[in-house]
Amino acid sequence: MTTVEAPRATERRQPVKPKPMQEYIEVFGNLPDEKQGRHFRYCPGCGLGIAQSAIVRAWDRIGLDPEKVVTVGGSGCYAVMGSYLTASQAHMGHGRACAMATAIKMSDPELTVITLQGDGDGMAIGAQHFVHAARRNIDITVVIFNNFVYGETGGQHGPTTPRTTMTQTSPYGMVENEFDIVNMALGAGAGYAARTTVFHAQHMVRAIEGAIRHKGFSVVEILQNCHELWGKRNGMPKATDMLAWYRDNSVTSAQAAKLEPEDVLGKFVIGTWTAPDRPEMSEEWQKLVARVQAGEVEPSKGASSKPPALQ
Ligand SMILES: Cc1ncc(C[n+]2csc(CCOP(=O)(O)OP(=O)(O)O)c2C)c(N)n1
Ligand code: SF4
Ligand SMILES: [Mg+2]
Repeated sequence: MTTVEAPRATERRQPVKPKPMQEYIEVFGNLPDEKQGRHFRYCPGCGLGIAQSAIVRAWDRIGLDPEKVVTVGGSGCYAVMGSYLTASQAHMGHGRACAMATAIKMSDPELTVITLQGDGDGMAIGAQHFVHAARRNIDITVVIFNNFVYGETGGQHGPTTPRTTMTQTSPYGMVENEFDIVNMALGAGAGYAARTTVFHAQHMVRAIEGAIRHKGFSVVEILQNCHELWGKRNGMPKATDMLAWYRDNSVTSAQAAKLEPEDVLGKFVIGTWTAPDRPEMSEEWQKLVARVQAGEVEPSKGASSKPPALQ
């Protein structure tokens, strides 16, 4: 994987002090009732469970009121996650989470709006919604669970499948190059982008916390083990195999900056990258509405005597 220059580091160094899980569950958990025969839909050991835990820990650190949080998801293994949380959730068509999240934020800017998306959902069918939400700098947080495949439909390759690796639809090895989600987000206009893995649990909590606190479009790519469909085809049949693989093949952005480019190839560069602040869309819209309602601005009549002052 490649990395980008970080204009300024936002990673915080202090350790996360976790509380007992029961305390998080009481506030944020809407878990399946096993007495009624309901179970988690994730496979045993799936990284989605670890990622879900990091999300609620980040919410707790910020002190979010679940009544003021909306999650928006699409189709995929991760899609049930919103129903396991006490926050409101919108379950959209495949790939449409950023579009719906934009609409929710525009209609009520007070809400914390977080998309929960897969790599297929966010980077393939939903890629255009993703880049335009980044361009608009709408104040939503996009969480991408990157397991390198279309999990729910059986493990087909997608836009983040690492080149040369095996999937159901690349049995000789993937020949395409993969997207770099962080670079894509920053290139499209995001002000905050982070990459982390389910092995790096504390880093993951901080990355999500930073993204939610960031005013504007923010993205967290979580490398999440799908040992069942991707790991098994690539020599890592157990969840722990994949966790060890993330551990052994990740470098921080600070470490990567000191390495030769060829030594970074094939490594997961984890960290946080930010870009200079740009106007945020829901706020700009509210300001414009207020000015129009106050009679301070007139609509264009089709001809103007002076060129625009671009900002
Ligand atoms: C419009 C549409 N096209 C295709 C599908 C079939 N479909 C369901 S889940 C999925 C892929 C999910 O992959 P990803 O987003 O990576 O999530 P994962 O299952 O890996 O967590 C697809 C293609 C669908 N539900 N809707
Ligand atoms: S198929 Fe993969 S991503 Fe889906 S629940 Fe199972 S381990 Fe997780
Ligand atoms: Mg996936």
